[in-house]
Amino acid sequence: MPKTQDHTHTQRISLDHDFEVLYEKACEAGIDTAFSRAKQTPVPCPFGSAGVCCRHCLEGPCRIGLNGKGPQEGICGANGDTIVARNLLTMMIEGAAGHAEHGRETALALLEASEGHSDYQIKGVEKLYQVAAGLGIETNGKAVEDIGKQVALKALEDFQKQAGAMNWLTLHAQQQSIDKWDELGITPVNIHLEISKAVTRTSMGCDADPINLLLGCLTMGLVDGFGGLHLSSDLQDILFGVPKLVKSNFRLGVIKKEMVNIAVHGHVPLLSEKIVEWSRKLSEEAKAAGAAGINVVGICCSGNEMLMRHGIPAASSFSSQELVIVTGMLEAMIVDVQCIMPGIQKVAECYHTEIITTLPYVKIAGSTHVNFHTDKADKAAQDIVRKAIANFPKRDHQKITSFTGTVEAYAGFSNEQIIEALSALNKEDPLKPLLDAITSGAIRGVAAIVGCTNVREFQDWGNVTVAKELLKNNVLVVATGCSAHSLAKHNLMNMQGLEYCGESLRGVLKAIGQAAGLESLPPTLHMGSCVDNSRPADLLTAVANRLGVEVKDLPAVGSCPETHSPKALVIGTYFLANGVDVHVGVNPQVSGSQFVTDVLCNGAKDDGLNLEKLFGGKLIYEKDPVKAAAILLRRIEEKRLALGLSS
Ligand code: XCC
Ligand code: SF4
Repeated sequence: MPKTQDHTHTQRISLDHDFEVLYEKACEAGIDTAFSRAKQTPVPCPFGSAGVCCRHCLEGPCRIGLNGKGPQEGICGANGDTIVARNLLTMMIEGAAGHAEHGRETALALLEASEGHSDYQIKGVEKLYQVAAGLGIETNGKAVEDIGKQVALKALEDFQKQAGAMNWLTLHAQQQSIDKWDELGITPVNIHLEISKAVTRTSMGCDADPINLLLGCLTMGLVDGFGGLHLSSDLQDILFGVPKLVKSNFRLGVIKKEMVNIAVHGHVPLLSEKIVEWSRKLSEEAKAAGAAGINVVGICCSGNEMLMRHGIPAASSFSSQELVIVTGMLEAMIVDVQCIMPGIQKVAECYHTEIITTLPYVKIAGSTHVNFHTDKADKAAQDIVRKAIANFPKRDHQKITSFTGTVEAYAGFSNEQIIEALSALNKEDPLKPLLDAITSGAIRGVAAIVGCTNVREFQDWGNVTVAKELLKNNVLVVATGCSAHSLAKHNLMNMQGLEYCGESLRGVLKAIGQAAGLESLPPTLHMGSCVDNSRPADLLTAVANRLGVEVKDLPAVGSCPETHSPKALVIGTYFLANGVDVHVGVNPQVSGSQFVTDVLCNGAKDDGLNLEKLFGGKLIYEKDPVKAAAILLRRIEEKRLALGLSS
């Protein structure tokens, strides 16, 4: 069993007490987790943290001296501004590539389903018609499969066309935004072209203009927003159906001692859908093995996807993924892609848990690999579920820690679901009750709390604190990704949390909820996984269109209080390109360049060129969640004032 150097100080790691219990247990057993590893490297490298370390060629690595001391240029002459901007773009590329790959896999899955050589069928027919119409595809008299194929081909065209703008950008963006992006020369043509161009421009001896590099970051934001988020959400809705209101549970009590427990972890829901399906079909086999049945729980965004469409309960967000294994009750953890800590394998080796990787390009040494492809998805899912069942009798009962507490949460707030709820108040014009609430000031603004949990942060604290501060001040809060886990675990997605809402917000939530047959809408609305950040974006676009303004004019903000992932940074950049203010609570690693910091964070009234002048919103870096919320509230009020909305 691995021993860590220092387990004497078990400081607090999470607002979720269950994980603190497991962390202590892991420390006592000498099992390393990300939390203990983070404590072993207490101070991150100051050069990397400031973004001034360059490894783009073999003459380096070079680093710029901090605070003006030491060398101010790399060997090639690249200065701190160029190096910082280039490193930021490198992170953007990484984030956008992950989401784009998610989109591409989903597009291929839709193509194969449409052509009939796959284990999947189109379930979201209405969404298919809607997307097809938006893309200008003739649907009259055509079979569903035929339309599905046309839509899939249009999506794949976004990875190969050589001129014009991406289809998915034209499908979802406001024309005024497109005009602005065209004028700045940042409109993406195709996803792979832009990623490849961006990799090229960051390489040694290419782009050395920090402004141009930052504009390249915005192009990556658009690639991510349209080619990653929107394309993935749309096609997943077409394949698996549009999410509808569901009630489920969060926290570690969702892991059941008497059941075969399977965790789905990662992002692309293709395989998880089948795991859920086969877990239900094979429950008799689990009973034959002595279990009461099969229990699927979610981790990270796979968890969000399965929650949104099937009400699967959620066990953990990103930062505590290893600790789920420490319950001693997990028979298998199935992973696909992104945010999967390699550390899970070592932890699993201390228990009976089997880690199962499923994609040929995401493997972990020591783990089981079951190759997944859409035409053999049923077979793969059955194999995996049976492996989990076979592990059930191997549990070491001495090592089990079970929890009883769960927290109820509502989820499934697609825009379609939100519109449906609103239409109970106004059938002819469903958006009107929401618009009225915003214009009257009953709702001051809209905030999307998105992104991750981060091992170096006190888990859930930032996400929950920003949310509570905004709710108190009558801001409508929607959430996605791992931050949605944080909010759900702390009662912000059930009726108990209504007490945190300001009076006028609570009134609106109750009015909408009751018309739709609930006691109220929950205080915060779970809109899905990280790629589902397309949903809040679409909601804002719909509201802006109805008010006859641009998204940038709306009293709307984004916040990533505890992010860890370049994916969250590039999602934020997509919102920035739309003029929405974005808060990050974790160092974005640009402080090594005053110039880059100014461009990103300065206001429209400041000297020089900056994001707010160009697009209407800026990056806000603030570690303290209470202060961050205060800044966001101020920004919301400024935008209300500019729009002439009631104060
Ligand atoms: Fe990953 Fe999406 Fe972040 Fe969670 S929220 S840690 S990116 S799983 Ni997207
Ligand atoms: Fe150094 Fe320039 Fe090479 Fe970067 S690209 S490592 S700054 S020589």
